[in-house]
Amino acid sequence: MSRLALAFACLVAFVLIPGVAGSAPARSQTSYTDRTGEAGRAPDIQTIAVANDREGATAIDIRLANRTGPLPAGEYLLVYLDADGNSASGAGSGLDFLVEALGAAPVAELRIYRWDLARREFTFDPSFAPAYGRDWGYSSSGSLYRFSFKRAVFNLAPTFRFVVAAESTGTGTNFDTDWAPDGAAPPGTETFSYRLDTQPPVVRAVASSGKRGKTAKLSYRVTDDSGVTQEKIRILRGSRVLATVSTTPGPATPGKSYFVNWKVPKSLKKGALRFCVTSTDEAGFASKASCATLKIT
Ligand SMILES: [Ca+2]
Ligand SMILES: [Ca+2]
Ligand SMILES: [Ca+2]
Repeated sequence: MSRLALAFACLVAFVLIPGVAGSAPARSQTSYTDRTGEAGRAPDIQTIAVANDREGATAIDIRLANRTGPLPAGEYLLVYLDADGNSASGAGSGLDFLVEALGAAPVAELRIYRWDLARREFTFDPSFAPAYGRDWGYSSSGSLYRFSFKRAVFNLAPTFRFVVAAESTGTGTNFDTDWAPDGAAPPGTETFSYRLDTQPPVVRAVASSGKRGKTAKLSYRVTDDSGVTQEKIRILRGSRVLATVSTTPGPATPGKSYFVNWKVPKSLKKGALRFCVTSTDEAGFASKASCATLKIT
């Protein structure tokens, strides 16, 4: 896992045009922060954001504090993956794959290495090359550097772990490296962990009531494997929609009650209405609607 061991495994290389694999997730689901100013001459990792969409396309967005534009020759960005989420398989703390982007204007060199148990090193695996641009890719925009891949490329476990490193070569074996998390620096054991969003939210509307001319609280419970959802609430009389209320993305904590406010019109007839809640998560999954009574007095 050290830079030196890796250098010897780099003998076979191929050059590919930077690109983005698959459909890019729309939003960042989990963010990770690294210190800045500690990278020496290396690219300085500032933040990392990981997101996936409902097809399992995952993006790791690395923001550098001290670089913009394509990395120059001699600089690397490395993403180590504990794809199976098993610390007993792979290098060091369980790292099974290494995705490497080597700056080399005008195009970056991209390589995927697999941990070779017998040789005790990451070994370049050319079998990934044909899927480049379709199932995995790399691109940069300003100070943002994106590794993207479909879940199936690495057969990712629902919760996988990863480490990011940014390197600048000096002379000989003189490297400056910024590790994120800091404790991943060899022989470190720290990793970041990301839980893929693979399930739609589950929402349950809870019977509520309101007074004419006053604000009613429409209650519901919602859970999701990402922990973040947003809801759309429709207030109905029969099948007729009287009003629609939407929330912004927020926590979806099991066991917790949530509500939205709805100003009940003064002119509304007393009696039983219904309200229906649907929930979506940031990967794009949508829940089934759940409806409950809204008693107006
Ligand atoms: Ca840093
Ligand atoms: Ca592993
Ligand atoms: Ca979800």
